[in-house]
Amino acid sequence: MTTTPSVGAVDLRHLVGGRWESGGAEPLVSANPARPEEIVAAGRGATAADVDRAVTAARRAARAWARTPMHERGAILIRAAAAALEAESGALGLELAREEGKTLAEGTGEVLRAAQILRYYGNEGDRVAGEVFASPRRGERILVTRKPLGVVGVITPFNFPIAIPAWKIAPALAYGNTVVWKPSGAVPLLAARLTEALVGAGLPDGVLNLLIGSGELGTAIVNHPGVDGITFTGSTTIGRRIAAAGAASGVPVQAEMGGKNAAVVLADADLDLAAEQVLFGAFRSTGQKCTATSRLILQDAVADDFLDRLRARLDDWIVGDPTDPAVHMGPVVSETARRDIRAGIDRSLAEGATLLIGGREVPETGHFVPATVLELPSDPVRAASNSAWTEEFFGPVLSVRRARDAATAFALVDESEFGLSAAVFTQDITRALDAVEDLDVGILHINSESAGADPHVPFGGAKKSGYGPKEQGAAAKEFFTHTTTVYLRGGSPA
Ligand code: UN1
Repeated sequence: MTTTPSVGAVDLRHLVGGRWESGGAEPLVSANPARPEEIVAAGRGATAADVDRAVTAARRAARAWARTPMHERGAILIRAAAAALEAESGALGLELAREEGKTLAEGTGEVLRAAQILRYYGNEGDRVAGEVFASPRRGERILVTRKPLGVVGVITPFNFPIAIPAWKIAPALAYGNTVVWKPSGAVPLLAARLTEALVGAGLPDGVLNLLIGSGELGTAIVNHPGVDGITFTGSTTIGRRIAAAGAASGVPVQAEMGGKNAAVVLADADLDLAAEQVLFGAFRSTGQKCTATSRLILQDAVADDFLDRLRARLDDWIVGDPTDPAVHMGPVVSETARRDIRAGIDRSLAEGATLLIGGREVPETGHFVPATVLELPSDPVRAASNSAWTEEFFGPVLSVRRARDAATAFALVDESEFGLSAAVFTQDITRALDAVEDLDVGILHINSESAGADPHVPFGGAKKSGYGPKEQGAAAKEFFTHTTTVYLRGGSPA
């Protein structure tokens, strides 16, 4: 094992109206989930009064920012991508792995992904920004232009400490909004790093405000009358609460919530490819992705063969310190998460599941959970209500069911209130086309894992996985702008 370099804890600060400030609320400590005694960053949280000051600063900056040419706004995003994130991807990736617990390779990859997102939205000024319609009246044109919402509240989770903030903040800023951002208190250091990158690239004071702290800050942002839109990624419970608050106050909400994503392996699939991809989908990032594979549906004819191949791969799956390049899977983010996931596994077993893979040794210190595969009871009623089938554990846990044929397997995929993503492994184009028709999901992978997202295409779920417009690509502008329809005529008779 390589040892983590002993870096001193970074002093956490908040950014309000262009000034970095120490917080006045409770102590805030970000620890390494692989070595909880190692403090990555520390400081004090921001207060609800800081939210008010941040919203005021964002309001004050809003008009000038909205009037800044889109290309100038974009140039700042591109500079931040190049000068900070790409140039420092290794160092930032290491900080990310130490703070969140994903592997160094995943951490560095995530920093580069954030840079790619900043570059994508940095170039948004080059793309179509509005429409011109013919008018039924002489001498008139009808234009549809897009305008920013104003001040956007951004609330982000721990699991992608820099990529998810980038894919909310980059379009928010590119389309001319100003931002008040509350990241997860578990990953404040990477939030500070993204903010520093943007400020260092020339973002004017007040355009991006960063407040780190407890969930109360999020509530204060959601309830603040000066906020014009809220974008959130996180738990279904909180997402629904925010959506309800937004509906009550007439503020648009974009909420990206839970997933209970299924992978289907049909009898004609390439089983080695499928085993590799299911492994990645279920256990990369320690299963802490809303797009992770947490349900596996195997066609009877190949179920045992597939499970043997998955078991063989998991035999070589190394769990440990994520900064060690040999390690495949790090810890989960916190002791609470570890306890909750282990309790979920126990509940599923008590409800009749069988432990197929798991219970292997993991490091004793640190918040580790072994990669776990549970087979659910063959009785469909008991299987359908098993916790591992219905609840998002947000950890490295895969629940398995068997199906007679493709149609039965696809029906099982849809047996969920969520519909974020799904993966189908088959070489039969007819079955692949059936999956496109039948599966009620926002993202469908044919012969690749359920996780992953590209910046230029829509991201988001069907059913109860998402609320409001989708994220990324051209879809993002549906949330971050509103349209003004302009009836344009000359001032003298035609
Ligand atoms: C991915 O699958 O690479 O919270 C991204 C999440 C999602 C992002 C998934 N919003 O896990």
